[in-house]
Amino acid sequence: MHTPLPILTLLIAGCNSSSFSHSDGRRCRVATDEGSHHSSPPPSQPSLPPSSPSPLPPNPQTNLLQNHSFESSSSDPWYDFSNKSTSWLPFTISNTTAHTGTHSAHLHMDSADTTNPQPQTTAIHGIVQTLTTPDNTLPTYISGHYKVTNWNRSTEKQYLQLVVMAARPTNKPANSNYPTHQLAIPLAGITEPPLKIGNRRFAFDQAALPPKEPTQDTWVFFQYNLHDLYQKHWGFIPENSKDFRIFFEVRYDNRDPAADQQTDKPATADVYFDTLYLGPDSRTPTTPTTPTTPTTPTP
Ligand SMILES: [Ca+2]
Repeated sequence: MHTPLPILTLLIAGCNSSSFSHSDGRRCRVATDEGSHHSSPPPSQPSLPPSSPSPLPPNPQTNLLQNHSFESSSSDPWYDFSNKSTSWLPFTISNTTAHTGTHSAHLHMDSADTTNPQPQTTAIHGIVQTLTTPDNTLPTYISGHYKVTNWNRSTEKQYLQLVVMAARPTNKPANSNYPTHQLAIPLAGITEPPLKIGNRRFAFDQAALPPKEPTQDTWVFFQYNLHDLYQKHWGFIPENSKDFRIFFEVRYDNRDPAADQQTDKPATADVYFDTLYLGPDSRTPTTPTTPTTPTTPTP
């Protein structure tokens, strides 16, 4: 059916595609970046003595996401749709769990919560950011880290995903009447599209399906080449978009509350997102800078 894609999840082990990085942190030449780089010096430039390649640390200036480590004094400019949709729940900023710094975005799912009752059929816990890009073209890479705790599956369609939505690209296919084009990238919990939305395509890589159950209690790195995925699943790379909207979610769809109550299995999850990136650079996983659990000094 589908040709395997170089979707990258979890740790990067090598550089066997055009898209990613060596395990020692050196970046590969990225084919899709070549439009913004000149690989040959001008003819008049004197030749330079050979030198060892220097590591290329991720350049924070290229990150198009603001407050990408959730260290600002407020959650801005992240938002959710909890005040517009009964399916959406608000998020919080954690100051006890972080991948970098001391804060992360915290999505708390508990279908059995009686204090703050949650929708029983469809519940979406997410963070959203709307942004424009310098040339209004889709950035090449999206990456970040997530951590899952307290995961209890209640229903088949319970999962983590990220969504990239391009608004009003001028180069959309002639046969598309949609003003927005969404690409949903499943991170964990499902291995096939959970629902059908006309302007949403699910980027499943049959050769590297996301884990059916998420890895728990550790930070998991993810990175995707959005140009490759839009090209494969929509047939174009959005240009001249009015803006882009980025979602990171944990959710369930089409849950049967009656069946769930019978099995006494509420849907629960605490999902943290941190160290998020959207931009031209391929990145590598980094070690958490803060301990998961604060240590208590011994007297
Ligand atoms: Ca952080």
